[in-house]
Amino acid sequence: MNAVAPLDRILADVKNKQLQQIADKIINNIRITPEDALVLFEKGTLGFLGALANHVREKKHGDKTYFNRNFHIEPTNVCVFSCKFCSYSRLYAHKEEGWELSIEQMMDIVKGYDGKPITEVHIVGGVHPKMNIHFFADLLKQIKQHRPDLHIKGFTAVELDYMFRKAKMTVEEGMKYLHDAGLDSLPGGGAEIFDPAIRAQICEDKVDGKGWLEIHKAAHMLGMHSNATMLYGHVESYIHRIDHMEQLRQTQDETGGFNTFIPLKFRNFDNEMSHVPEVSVIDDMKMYAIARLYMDNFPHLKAYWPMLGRQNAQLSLSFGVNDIDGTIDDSTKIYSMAGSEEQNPAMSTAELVTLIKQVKRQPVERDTLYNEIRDYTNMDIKEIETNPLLN
Ligand code: V47
Ligand code: SF4
Repeated sequence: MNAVAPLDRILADVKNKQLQQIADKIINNIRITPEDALVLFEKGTLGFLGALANHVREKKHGDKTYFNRNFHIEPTNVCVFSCKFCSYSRLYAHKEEGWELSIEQMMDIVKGYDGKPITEVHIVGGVHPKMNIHFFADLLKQIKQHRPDLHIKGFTAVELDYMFRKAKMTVEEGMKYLHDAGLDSLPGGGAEIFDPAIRAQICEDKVDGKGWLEIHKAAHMLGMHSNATMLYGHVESYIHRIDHMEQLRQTQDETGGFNTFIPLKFRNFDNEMSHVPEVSVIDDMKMYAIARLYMDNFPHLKAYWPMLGRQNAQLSLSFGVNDIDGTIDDSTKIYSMAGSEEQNPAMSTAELVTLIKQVKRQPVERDTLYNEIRDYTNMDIKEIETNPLLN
């Protein structure tokens, strides 16, 4: 069920010629331009954007809302980089305040899920100078040996760039090495905003936009899939957001390897950008809607609920979003430390299904590659809660 007014009613009321023309393009499956996107950001009302984005969402996915059952491993929060928006990392110089897990400790986390119907492990953390590519290849091999069917989605392009450079491997060599060790796909982190002037202000010392894209392209060339994020709502302008989306859209035209676009709202708690105010939920919903309209070659648009909060994640399902990540089940500290409402984000399958059903959408469990595992639409919540295979 859609929370915004029907498209035809909204369109009948649009007086602005530019907005009418953009709506016509979208309805007729014509790709919108960067200039169109700027008009949408500057002149599109929430109702207008929501109605159009929902039209596209329902054309692609109907009411289906995907989630998966995964857990996170964060090998370390020690990081050689110093992104100003990051509330999570402890600089290497202050590593006594951080944590670093051994392979044995990480395998204990994996083993803790033995017998549980989890399909994915998401591995992402800080960039620790002593955790090199061979350390991680060993981890990947041990996970695969223990649980061959578990999909390993791991390492942002920032972590990979550092690992490859340190090992003196080309991007292609490094990616193949990790893929052979068991890495199945890449998460979308580290993208932030590609524009060099913005990167210089918020994350000057890590891989640049070109390097980020090169790493994802190399993964796609090996047949691996990946996600892409965009950190929005800080010091960037609408033009920077559009440029970021445009670069991703062009890359996707070339490789087709991206699954999901994930706009990430900047949270300002306890970081070096705490003076930058957070944008409103209205801006968040507009961002999702424009992402859905612009990223026409990305099959999926994800709202990451631990960061957005559960109720806003529900709302986003009327603004183009068709995926709300997963049960997660771990302390996803990168957000809880940045001020998200969720201090220890975890939702049971029953809770996720309830959240989606409350807004009259269709909860569908997926694996990382969006193969459908189970449709929960006609399942009773009690049945889900009491079935050990579903929890
Ligand atoms: O790149 C860091 C972001 C990202 C803050 O691919 C912040 O399925 C907001 O990419 N406010 C890492 N955001 C997390 C990530 C991710 C998460 C969930 C799913 C997937 C996926 C990927 O977190 C970083 C950065 O953009 N981040 N600090 C902050 N203060
Ligand atoms: Fe390190 Fe990632 Fe934090 Fe940047 S965002 S400081 S790369 S953990």
